[in-house]
Amino acid sequence: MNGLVSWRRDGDVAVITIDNPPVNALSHAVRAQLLAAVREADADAAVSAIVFACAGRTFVAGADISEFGKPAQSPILLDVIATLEHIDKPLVAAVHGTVLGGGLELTLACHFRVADARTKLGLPEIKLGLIPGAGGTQRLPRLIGMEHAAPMILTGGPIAAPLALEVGLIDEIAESDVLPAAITFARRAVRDTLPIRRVSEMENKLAGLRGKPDAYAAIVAPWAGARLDAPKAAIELLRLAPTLPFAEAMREERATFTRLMNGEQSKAQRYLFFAERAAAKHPALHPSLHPALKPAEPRAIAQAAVIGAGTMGTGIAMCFANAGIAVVLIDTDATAVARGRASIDKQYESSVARGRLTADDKAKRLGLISTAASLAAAKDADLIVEAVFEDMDVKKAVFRDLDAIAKPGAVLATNTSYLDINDIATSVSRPGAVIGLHFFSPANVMRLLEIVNATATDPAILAAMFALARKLGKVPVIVGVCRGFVGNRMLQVRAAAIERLLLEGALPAQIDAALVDFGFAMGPLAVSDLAGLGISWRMRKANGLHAAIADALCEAGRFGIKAGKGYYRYDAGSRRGVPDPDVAALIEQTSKRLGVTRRTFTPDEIVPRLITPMIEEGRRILAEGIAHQASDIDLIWVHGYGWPAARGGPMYYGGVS
Ligand code: T1G
Repeated sequence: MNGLVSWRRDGDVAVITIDNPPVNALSHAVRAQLLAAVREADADAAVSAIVFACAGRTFVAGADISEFGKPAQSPILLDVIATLEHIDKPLVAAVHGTVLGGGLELTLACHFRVADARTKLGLPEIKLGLIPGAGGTQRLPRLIGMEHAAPMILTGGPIAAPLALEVGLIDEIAESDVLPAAITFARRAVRDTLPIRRVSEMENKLAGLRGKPDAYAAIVAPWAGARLDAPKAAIELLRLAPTLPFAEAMREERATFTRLMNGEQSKAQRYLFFAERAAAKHPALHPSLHPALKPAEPRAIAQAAVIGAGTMGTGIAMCFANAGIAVVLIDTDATAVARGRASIDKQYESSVARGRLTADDKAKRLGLISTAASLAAAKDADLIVEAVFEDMDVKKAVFRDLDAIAKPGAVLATNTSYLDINDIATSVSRPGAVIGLHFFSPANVMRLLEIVNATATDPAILAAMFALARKLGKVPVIVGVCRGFVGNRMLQVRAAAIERLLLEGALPAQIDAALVDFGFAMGPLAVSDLAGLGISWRMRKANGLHAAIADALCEAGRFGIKAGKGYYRYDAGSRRGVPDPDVAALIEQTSKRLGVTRRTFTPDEIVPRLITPMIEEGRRILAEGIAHQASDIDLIWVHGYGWPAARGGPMYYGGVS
């Protein structure tokens, strides 16, 4: 079959195997060879049933994203699936790994599905700015019901095999190897003449929605406010499942998929998908190796230690526990340790209450977190992350002490958000062990991890931290040492541009509204109030820097939500900011004091005033080698600062590649 698809007969069962490393993506060649194999097996009179399997680490993980945006090549996946559905012999999918997108849709063309116990199944197209384009919007609700199908399609999140079995997405979980189990299942289907169940013909799970638009609306209500094209389209397509004949709804799905694939939002989100993988190809990770040669397996981190039980330290400790890594949270202030432990417990309890975590998982994760009031507790750690007060002298003292305590080979990481890590490294006898791991608050939520590659950092430690970041579920980006590295350096540029705009006539609510309309979830000034204005104020004062309006707000005690006022006013108990005439007056007085003539601004003027300086700073960051490639900068802003993924990132938006 030309190598990517093969088939053999196991008695009267044909086994068709796809072997297209690394994830068995359904490229044009795979589709063509798969269709040929299916036709041959179906035509073979000695074949009574057909099993579909994949070689390697996973069943098909989707259509080949690298083909998107190019002319479709026949057979398209819809043609392959249509051919499968019309076969009269039992078709059984033997699945393992991550069965995603077109891979899951391929299994929905089969009559039965048998899964390995660790399999995850999902339709993540929404994360690419798409919708399932090979029947998923019409078959999945028919097989498992709208109440399970809609969340899978609208969140893009996978479900594990046990839940898949419970909702009817799969028919059996293999007790050991999935392929023999699937072959046995196929033989039983033949022997017992199990009815051929074509998913497209299943109507009973949608019956309850027919003629009841309110019932459907209630299911998709959590996503009704979606602003992006893909979720809005998915809601409209799912609505068709109980209301239109299958074939007619499929025509709508195909047209919608094509429209989205050719749209700007999906192009941006597909760019980010490949950007995340390109970040792993940083030259510092493969210093002398030919790119085709994989470096030695990075060392594993079995025990971590976090120094500093503040907001960042507790969040970082949770990252390790969430990944199954034992961690000791250390703070010489015993009350800080107790407060940190209580905060962690409260956050896990909140996740349990929201159904995002089982009580058992919470117990397991808490069991991985120990606490201590002495640095000596870090002596056995493979990795120590310092997250103490953002002051160079304080950090250097901690590193000096750690240098005397940490075991040989331990990684000494700092979570500093802008300080010079090369300077910190001068305080230890092992500068090669020093690296920056810049987490973003809340550390257990935000996916970005800036890995700061200091001058002396050992390349093996850099590779180990990059691999660890992936294990923590982070998006790692390697950056160089400069003030603020990449993200915060560009954030400072935007903050200066905001100050200038406020002085020249814009007001906080106008600036925030312009960026929310651009796609940010929150405006930058509302974010400042949430984070608190005091930290930046103290940093500016410590470094002799000034921001006239932000300084004036702090001098007036307007430190943000916790103070009940910042750029906005906050009613008691409310986290929703209200424009405050006192702030407008303070801004106008500051403009007058500085001799700046004020004028009104339109939203169309505000966005470029804030984003253009960021893009220019990004160009300088690239020219200095602080970031390796423009897409790295975009990953930082999307995963660390909430830049709307549907706009690709500041450098993508500015046409910088
Ligand atoms: N197409 C092309 N290449 C892909 C790919 C895909 N679907 N998935 C992964 N790769 C490449 C990736 O670029 C990398 O390449 C290598 O495989 C390893 O990936 C019709 C329209 C499966 C969970 O969205 O989520 O089907 O950098 O580093 O961490 O309705 O890859 O080595 O050269 O990510 O083990 C839907 C996307 C597509 C799944 C594995 N499917 N992939 O994670 O490895 S749209 C997806 C993933 C679709 C249908 C619609 C992950 C993974 P390189 P990796 P990993």
